Amino acid sequence: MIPRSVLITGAAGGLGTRLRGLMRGLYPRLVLTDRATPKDLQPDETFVAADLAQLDEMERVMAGIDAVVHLGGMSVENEWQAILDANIIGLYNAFEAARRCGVKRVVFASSFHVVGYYRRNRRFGTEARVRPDSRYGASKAFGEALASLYADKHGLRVLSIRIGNIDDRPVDKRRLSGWLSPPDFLQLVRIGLEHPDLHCEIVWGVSDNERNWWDNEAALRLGYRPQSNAETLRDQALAAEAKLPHDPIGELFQGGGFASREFSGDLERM
Ligand code: 15L
Repeated sequence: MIPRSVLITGAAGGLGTRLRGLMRGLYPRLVLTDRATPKDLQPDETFVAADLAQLDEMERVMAGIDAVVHLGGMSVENEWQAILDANIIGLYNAFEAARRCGVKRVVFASSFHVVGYYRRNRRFGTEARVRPDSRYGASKAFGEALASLYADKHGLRVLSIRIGNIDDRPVDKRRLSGWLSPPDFLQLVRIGLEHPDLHCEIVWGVSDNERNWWDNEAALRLGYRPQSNAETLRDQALAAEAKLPHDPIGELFQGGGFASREFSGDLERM
């Protein structure tokens, strides 16, 4: 069940750079891809340049690959064209190339911004309906739907991780709820790459935080045992929060600034 060859897309990005370090030596072959070569590429790392927007390039890079960790694409809100190219068309290319190349598993970096318009006093599981707070969040919901399609129709094994915020520490009050420490992230990625019974699951990418908004039953069932708790780093997070500009809309919703950006909705109805 342990994949021999693993591909990381988006390997030159912030998250990709972090994950490359964490996954070093874990699998017999680790291949990295992105449009641009990672600046800190090491001599013993294998990198193949490819553009997510080009299906043939994705097929070339996935030949001989057992499992993909898909981090590629836009990682924050942007104009529609950029989201469309990277997170809709690019995502489709990643799944379709995986199918054509006989890849067995995909770990998809989804985001909690698929539910960013829930209020901060709500606690729920992955079965709650999506309430994206941005075009970016909606594109991640599309990704989760595509993951489900490729699992059911083509037998791919897929884990979608709704990542909160991966950093060395929670950087503000919102992240005291949604923080995911790098070692806990690695645990979830490894579940996606190795769990023998995985078909298609959505889990919350969140550590064992006291202020957690989400019920991570699915992840726990798959063996996730988070080791970090944002509360142990609370003082610095709250000190940083005190310096942030007041965001009356963002502070109501789990998505924070993603929810307040361009907001012209009706708060009473929400
Ligand atoms: C995300 O989904 C982003 O990828 C990341 O860059 C952070 O902005 C994070 O959400 C967050 O909102 O904390």
